[in-house]
Amino acid sequence: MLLDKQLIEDKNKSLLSAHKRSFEFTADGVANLNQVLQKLVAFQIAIPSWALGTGGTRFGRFSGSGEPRNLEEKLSDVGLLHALNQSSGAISLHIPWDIPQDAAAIKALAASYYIKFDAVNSNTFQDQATQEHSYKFGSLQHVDKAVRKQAIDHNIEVIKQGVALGSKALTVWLADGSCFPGQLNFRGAWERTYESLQEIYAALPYDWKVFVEYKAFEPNFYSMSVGDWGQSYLYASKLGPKAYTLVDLGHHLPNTNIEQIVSLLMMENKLAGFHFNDSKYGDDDLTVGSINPYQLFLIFNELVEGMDAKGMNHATDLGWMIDASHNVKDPLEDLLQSIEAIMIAYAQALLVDTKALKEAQAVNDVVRCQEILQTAYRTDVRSLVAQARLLSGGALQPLNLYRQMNIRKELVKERGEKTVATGL
Ligand code: LRH
Ligand code: MN
Repeated sequence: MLLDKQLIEDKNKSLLSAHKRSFEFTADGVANLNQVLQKLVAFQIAIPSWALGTGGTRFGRFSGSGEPRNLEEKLSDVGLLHALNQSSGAISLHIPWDIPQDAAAIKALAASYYIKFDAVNSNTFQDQATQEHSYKFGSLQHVDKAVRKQAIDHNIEVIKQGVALGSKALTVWLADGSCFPGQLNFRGAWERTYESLQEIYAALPYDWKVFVEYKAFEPNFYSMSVGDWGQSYLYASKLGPKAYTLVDLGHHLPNTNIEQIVSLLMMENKLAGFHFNDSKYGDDDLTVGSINPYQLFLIFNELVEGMDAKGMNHATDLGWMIDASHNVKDPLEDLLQSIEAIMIAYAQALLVDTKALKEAQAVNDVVRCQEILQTAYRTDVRSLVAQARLLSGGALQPLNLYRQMNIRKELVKERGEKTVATGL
C-alpha cells in the first residue's frame, strides 16, 4: 500500500490555514527557527521490525488484523509510516525473526520506500528449532564453551546479514543472568561474557559499532549479566572504541535518573543511542511519552546540550530507535504516536535557552533554572513538528490521515484478518 506525496499534499490542503495560524503564533517566539526546523526535518527514527504486529505478555496475546506476513510487508508498513511523517526513514531488524532471504532485493525494496537499515539485533535469548545447544542457562556467559561459541557465531552471522543490507551497527541484548542466589559466579559470568564479546568485536567491519544493551530485570530474574549502565559501560570501555552503551528507556529500576546516565555516557563518548518507549513499572514497552513525557524532555535536554558541547550531528551521530510492543493498540497508530512524542520532546529541547540556563546555574539561581527548562517544556511545539513534516512532504496530521484513509481496513483486505507478524 503506497501513499504518494501528491495524495498527502491534497489531504493537507484543508488543514493548511489552521496550521499556518498556530505555526506563526509559535514561530514568533522561536529565536533560531530555521535551525530548529532543519534539525527536525533531518531527524530520523528507526522502526523495530519486531513491533509491526501485536505483542503480548506471558499471560496472553490478543492478535490484531492485517499484520505483515513477511519482511517485504514489514518494509511496506515502515514505508507507510515514513510517507505519513517523514521521520521514520529506517528499520532495525531482529535476527532470526526477520532474516532477509535476498539481501539485495530487500535493500532495493527498502530504498523504494526511502528506508535505510539501522542497527541489526542478534537473538541468543530464544532457542531456535535447528539449534544444537540451548540458551536456558545463558549464551555469551554460559559455563559451556560450546554454547558460547554457538552464540558468538550467531552474532557474527548477524553482522554479515547487516553488512549485506548496509547497516553499520550490531545491538547485543542478553537475557543472560540467574534466577537464584548462588546459581552464578558473577565474576566468572562477567569474564566469559567479556571474552565472548571480544570475539564478536573482532569480527566487526572497520566502520561498524557494537551496542551493548543493559537491562535491570525481567520477572523471574535474580541477576542480569548486563544489568545496568555501569556494567554495560565496563564492557564497552574495555572492548574498544567501536563499543558503546545502548539505553533502552524501559530497562531501569523505578525512578532511575536516566537523563543523568545519558549525560555521563555522552561525556565519555560511549552513548550508542536509544530504544525509545515508556513504562510505569517494568519493561512495559509502552508508547513513547505516554507515561512520563517530562522525563523524555529532560533526556532530550541533556542530549541537545551534550551533543552541541561536542559538536555532534544530532541526526547521525547517535542511534535513534523505537523498541515497543503493542498489546491493545494498532501497531502503526502506536508507532505514529511514539514518533510524534519523540519529535515533540526533541523540539522542546531545541527551544531551551541554554545560554541563560548556564548563567543561572553559574549563580545557583535554582528557581530561574527550573523556569528556563519548563518554559521550553510548556511550549506547544506541535505546529513546529508539523511544519517540519510539511517541508518534507509529509502529512500535517499523520494519525488522522491514517484513520481517514482506513489504512488498517485496506491492509486486512490485502493480507487477511488473522495474519500474525514475527517478533515480540
Ligand atoms: C529486551 C529488548 C531488546 C530486544 C528485545 C526485543 O527487552 O529491549 O532490545 O532484543 O527487547
Ligand atoms: Mn530494547
